[in-house]
Amino acid sequence: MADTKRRALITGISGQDGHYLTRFLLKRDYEVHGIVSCRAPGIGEAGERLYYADLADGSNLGQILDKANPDEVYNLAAQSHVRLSFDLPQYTADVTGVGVLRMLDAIREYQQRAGKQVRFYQASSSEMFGKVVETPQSESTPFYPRSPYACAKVYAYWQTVNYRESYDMYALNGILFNHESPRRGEAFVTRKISKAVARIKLGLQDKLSLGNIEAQRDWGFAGDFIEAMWLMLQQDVPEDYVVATGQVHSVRDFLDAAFGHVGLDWANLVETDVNMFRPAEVDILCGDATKAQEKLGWQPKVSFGELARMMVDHDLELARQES
Ligand code: NAP
Ligand code: G4F
Repeated sequence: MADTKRRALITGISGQDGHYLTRFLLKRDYEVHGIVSCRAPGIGEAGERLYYADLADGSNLGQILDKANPDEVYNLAAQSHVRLSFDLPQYTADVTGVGVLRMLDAIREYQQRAGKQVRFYQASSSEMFGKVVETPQSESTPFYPRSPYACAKVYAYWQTVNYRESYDMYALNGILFNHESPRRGEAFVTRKISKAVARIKLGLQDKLSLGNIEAQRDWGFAGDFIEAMWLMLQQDVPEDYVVATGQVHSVRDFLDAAFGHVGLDWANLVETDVNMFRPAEVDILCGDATKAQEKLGWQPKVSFGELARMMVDHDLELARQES
């Protein structure tokens, strides 16, 4: 009998979103293939459906597409840390920006070889709104990027639109606002806080050093947001969508929620590290996800408080193992 399973290829499968998206797609009976970078463990020995590639080097993307034979490609790979992008601007432009062009070109050629259409999702970011020109930000809000990372994402956004319009490709952008989880990288502020809360509570750490705690973000749960990625690719017509909760909180609010969950007052436990400040800051982001709600039927489920508690509980478990 012919194999009727839908096939997805995920770049950045080892990251936070790759983790949740893989599980989401497997539950829907997809055959999931993934690209991992050379920083992944077990170098050169990836499994049957895992491939080594780097978006800074497009040489083997075509071969990977031939092997994976995907119906859907989710491009999640990126140098995704905003602060780091100021230290590595050229690398970030290459991977997070031009890397997307490499993938789009590889898919365009693959489509001709394979005689089939691939649906392409680009992980665009609310950082593109940067120094915001209106609030809340929607699909029609102009971009004002404030970091090398955001500039690279703007480039990738427009290349995705350009390939859709020039070559009639099914390619779209999900403009996702910040989303977090117990799988969040430890260098991002929410996870940095939840990990420190757990370790301070168990006596493994004394202090937490942070940068600008007045910054405000529209924070949601990654497990909710990856569903929107999938829903976008199920539509007949490829369009770009904002995905956000519409609720804004400061880093200070996250400190209250996370330390409060374990009964600690953070006032004497948190210190300022000027090295964590960015040359240009994005002060506040707030998304308007009306289009995603109306056209995709998408809604966030996990609240800000639930998210903070979920992350602290997870890190308490890790800290207990550590101690
Ligand atoms: P993440 O945890 O940082 O994951 C990024 C992934 O990209 C990792 O698997 C990483 O693998 C891979 N990667 C990095 N450099 C690569 C390269 N040169 N070649 C191939 N793979 C490379 O990010 P995330 O939070 O899951 O986010 C997923 C995507 O959405 C990213 O593109 C991010 O910019 C974007 N985004 C995220 C958010 C958010 O709030 N999380 C919001 C908007 C947009 P290694 O670790 O092995 O290098
Ligand atoms: O957690 P952050 O590093 O996330 P940021 O910069 O908003 O970027 C994340 O979300 C974007 C979506 O808008 C993604 F595109 C991007 O890939 C990434 O996932 O910082 C959040 C805020 C910033 O204003 C930062 O200045 O927290 C502030 N902050 C304060 N102290 C800190 C720290 N950020 C980090 N990483 N570390 C600190 O010690």
